[in-house]
Amino acid sequence: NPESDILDKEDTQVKPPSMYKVILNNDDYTPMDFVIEVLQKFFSMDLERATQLMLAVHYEGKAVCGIFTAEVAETKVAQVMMYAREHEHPLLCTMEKA
Ligand code: TYC
Repeated sequence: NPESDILDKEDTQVKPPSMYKVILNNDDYTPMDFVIEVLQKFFSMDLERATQLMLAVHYEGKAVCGIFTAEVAETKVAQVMMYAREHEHPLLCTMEKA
């Protein structure tokens, strides 16, 4: 019945999307300034926040850059990995279920 297709919620339970943490990983070679630039460019951070997060990665090994839906998280990871590769830095960006 087309009316119930539109109006009934009985068979249309709407669930929130799974969320994913986008994680930046430390390495010994990527310049600090490049990591700060990445965080400003792809995660819309200001200089102070980007610097703090870069240092958290540097001293703690990794840090969460943000939490996004799967599609957005995949795009962020791909953008960061492509940008790092273009600049020949070994920077590693990963994602995991939040
Ligand atoms: N450890 C790097 C250095 O000393 C800096 C760095 C920070 C690299 C964060 C990667 O995700 C990273 N130049």
